[in-house]
Amino acid sequence: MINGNRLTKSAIRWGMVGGGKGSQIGYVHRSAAMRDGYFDLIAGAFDLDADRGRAFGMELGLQADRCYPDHQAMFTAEAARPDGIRCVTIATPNNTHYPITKAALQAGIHVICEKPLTFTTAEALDLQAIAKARGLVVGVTYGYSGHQMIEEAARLVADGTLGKIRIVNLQFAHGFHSAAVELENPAARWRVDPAFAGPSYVLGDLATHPLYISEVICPHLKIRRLLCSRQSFVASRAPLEDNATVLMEYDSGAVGTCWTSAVNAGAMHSQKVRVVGSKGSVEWWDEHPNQLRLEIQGEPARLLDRGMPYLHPQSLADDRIGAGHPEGLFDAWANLHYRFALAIEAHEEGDPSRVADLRYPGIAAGVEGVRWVEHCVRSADAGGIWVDYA
Ligand code: INS
Repeated sequence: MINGNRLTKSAIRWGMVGGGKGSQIGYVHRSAAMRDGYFDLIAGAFDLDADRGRAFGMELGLQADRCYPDHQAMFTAEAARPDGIRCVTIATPNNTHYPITKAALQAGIHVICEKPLTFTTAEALDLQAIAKARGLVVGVTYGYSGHQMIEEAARLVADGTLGKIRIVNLQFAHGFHSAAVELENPAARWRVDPAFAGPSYVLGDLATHPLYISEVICPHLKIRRLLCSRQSFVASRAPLEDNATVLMEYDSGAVGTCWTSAVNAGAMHSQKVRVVGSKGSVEWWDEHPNQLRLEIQGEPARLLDRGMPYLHPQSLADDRIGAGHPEGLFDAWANLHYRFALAIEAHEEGDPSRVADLRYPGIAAGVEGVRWVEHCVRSADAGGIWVDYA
């Protein structure tokens, strides 16, 4: 159970790039990182507008001289200080993730980055090589994966309760962008512009979340080939898709589907992961994240609840408030952040092996998300053909 005590020796001196005034996600990053005292925000380049960024940082209580006009100024100045930042979070549009992450790693700073990590697999592998060579951690904020019932689903697969896994059914299909809201909404605008978003919209922005969750629940499944069809129902978004369907075949003989959409009119989030085995199935839905549906063939369906003693001990480890009280996205993100902090400390102490079993979305998960999107786009743009996964 988590009760506010910190498992690391010290709070990590921490900075942010982006996430300033008007950001959709900056506040979630700060809430998660600082919730249990693992990270201490002392520097930032919060905004492309330097004055607005400084004003924002000072409102957060930062010193004026540690509110920087841009990320490079921050990395250079902080790397030269004995009390400089040890880690930086990058919460900027997608097109900047690669260069900013690379610059941070080259300055010897650990990174927590928004997804998708980069535009191309080659770029993601480049970051992975630099991080490895320098002994640095790169965490990727697949935030939903911090929900405790994901752990329970993974345990039920691992202990054979579901039998042999046959089908993986993924979905993240909301309706918020059923019309061209980007004309009015800046947070939506960059997401549908290839210059900022990269080669995809919903595949990278939404589908990579349930994809990573499926990797956590079924780590043994490796994609063999996939086929993708993508559409731009709001035509001005082309070539970026606002709807896509993916078929996957895994090495083991299992199959998967993924439906992702921003035009699922009327739907809220509709992020669901269903894993079907030869004996039973589990299903998790992000709109009811405290529950996991367990269906064993021939038995009544069960709704497992977060925090209950019948869960696996590892699924209870992140319980913050006891069963019956709902936990939410902020808690899930905070669960990832204490793992990022443990990983950073282990790397700084030259002992990364002690976090080898710690489950968190690191650089490999970041690479995998980018690789998956790249294959989906290649398949869709060739007319919806099977492409081998490599
Ligand atoms: C979605 C959702 C996801 C986030 C996406 C956003 O609306 O909030 O969690 O990763 O970037 O477009």
